[in-house]
Formats: sequence, structure tokens, C-alpha cells
Amino acid sequence: MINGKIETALNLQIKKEEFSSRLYLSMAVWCEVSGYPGAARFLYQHAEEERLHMLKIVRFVNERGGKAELYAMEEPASEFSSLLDVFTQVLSHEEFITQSINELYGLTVEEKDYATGTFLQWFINEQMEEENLMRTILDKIKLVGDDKAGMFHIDKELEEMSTGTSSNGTA
Ligand code: OFO
Repeated sequence: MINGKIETALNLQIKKEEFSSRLYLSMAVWCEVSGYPGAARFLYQHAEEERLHMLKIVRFVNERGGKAELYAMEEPASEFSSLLDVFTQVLSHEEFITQSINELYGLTVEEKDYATGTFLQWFINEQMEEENLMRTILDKIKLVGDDKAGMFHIDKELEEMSTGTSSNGTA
């Protein structure tokens, strides 16, 4: 059985993961209507992944005798100035999520809730991978600058990196 403090903290993390999913969905939409189909596909897929992260915590809270809560949330940003702007915001959002997961892990240590701590290990590793991936993409975007051919190439690369659901919902 999880204690109330941990349950609330996990429920707040559920909200953050759900918000991440909506934020990336909003970014995918912007990319799709702004001529970046590869980036759109990549972000649609990432939005799905965040939804799975949310569900993972929902199931965990319920299985441990708590109850998952779905809180109201603010609207995600929907206008971006460039692909550089999009991925700068993706990276800083992932850094925010990493910090949140780390604080959550710290709380499990304080509360001696080792089962939740073990559960969070997966998220700690996932955050490291995601931050690295987003940093690599951002570095590439910075490198090409205003070069249109370079940007076209990056968009293609993002398309190739996407393995899941495409922008039109097909596999
Ligand atoms: Fe982007 O990662 Fe969830 O946790």
C-alpha cells in the first residue's frame, strides 16, 4: 500500500506526463502545418510514448492500493517560431521532467518506499535517453542554421527515427 504523500506525488507526475503528451501533440500539429512532416511524425510518436508513461504510473498507483487521479491541465503552447524553437522547448521540458522524477525518487527514499523507488528506476533511465536524444537533435538543428537543404535533411532524419504511428495515424 502506498502512503498518501507518495500517492499524491505520483498523481502529480501523471499530470505532468499527460501534459507532455499534449505538448508534443501540439508541437506535432505545428510541424505538420509548417512543412516539417518528418518532425511531425517524430513528435506524434513521442506524444504516444508520453501517454504510455502516464498509463504506466496510473496502473502502478492502482496496483499499489491507491487511486490514480486525472487533474485538469493548462493548454499547451501551439505557436512556435521555428523548428529550433520547438526542439529547444522539447529539451527544456524533458529537463523539467527529469528534475520532477528525481524529486519523486528522493521522496521515496525519505519515505522508505523502496518498491516505488524501484519502479521509478525505469523513468530515470528513460529520461537520460530522452534528454540525450533531444540534445543530439537540437545540436544538429543549430548546426544547419538557416540552410534550407540542411533543414530538409534533418526533417528526413526525424522521419527515419520515427518507428511508430505516422502523422496520418497509420503504422
Ligand atoms: Fe519524455 O518522458 Fe515521460 O517520463
